[in-house]
Amino acid sequence: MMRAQVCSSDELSFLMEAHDGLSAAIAGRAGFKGLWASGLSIACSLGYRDANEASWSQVVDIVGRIVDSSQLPVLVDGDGGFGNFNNARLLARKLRQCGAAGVALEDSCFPKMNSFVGDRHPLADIDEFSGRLRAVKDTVADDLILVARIESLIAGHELDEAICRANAYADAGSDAILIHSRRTAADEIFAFTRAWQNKLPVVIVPTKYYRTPVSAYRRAGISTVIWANHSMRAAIAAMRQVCSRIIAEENTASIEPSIATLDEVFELFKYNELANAEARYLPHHTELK
Ligand code: SPV
Ligand code: MG
Repeated sequence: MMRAQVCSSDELSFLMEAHDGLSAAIAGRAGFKGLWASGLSIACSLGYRDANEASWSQVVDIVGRIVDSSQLPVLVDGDGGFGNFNNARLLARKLRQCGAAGVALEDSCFPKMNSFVGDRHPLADIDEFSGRLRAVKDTVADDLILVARIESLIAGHELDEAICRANAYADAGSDAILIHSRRTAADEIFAFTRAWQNKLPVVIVPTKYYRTPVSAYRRAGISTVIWANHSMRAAIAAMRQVCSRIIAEENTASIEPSIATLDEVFELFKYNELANAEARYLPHHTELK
């Protein structure tokens, strides 16, 4: 299932960001067929910065909630794997256990910093990072899709550097390449896809170059587009608005029409299923003593 979503260049597919059980359920209801467990969004929902402040086990726990509440294939943002090859393979094993479909590992150094914060992030050594990828592949084999994420362009290097890393990461057993860019146009993404020629399927994250139409990605033979943080950012805007309105108005009447009803909350998490199960499994005549 996830293999078709991230590892096929035949048809463009989309992964929607989720950072908890609620955002995962909403994305599933909307019709997305796969999810991206975003490191930035998960950190944000925990009140942490996207700098490996959340521990790997906190991330694994949240991924478990995302998997359970959506039943969708989930590609997990594993950052750099939380250390060296040993931490990366442990993370991958635990992600497989909690039902994730894949993990993306980036060639950053621990602790990482979000790709859009600061300049010239240090990159991992190519051979060392390839070892991280090989260790993950040797541990989880084909049970977990392995996406190798290249931060060369983010770090200000040339296309050649990115292609050199893509070749090394393909040789290390990756199933797909995620090429990231911080430019507001997709030019360097297309330069990459032209040079790479889909030697492995390509995954992109058009957070900054959001004006590019998806038809251009189809033409370039890109496999997967990740909408990486949009539910989290929508939630921030909505929560900010509702908080300031309630502070100002000391009343919630005016906001009621613009927020979800409680019925929607109960429906989203199937409260009626629980009522039916109670009728089936609880004794019918419990007497108060
Ligand atoms: C994330 O969603 O955490 C990502 C994408 O890794 S980005 O924030 O663009 O680095
Ligand atoms: Mg991330």
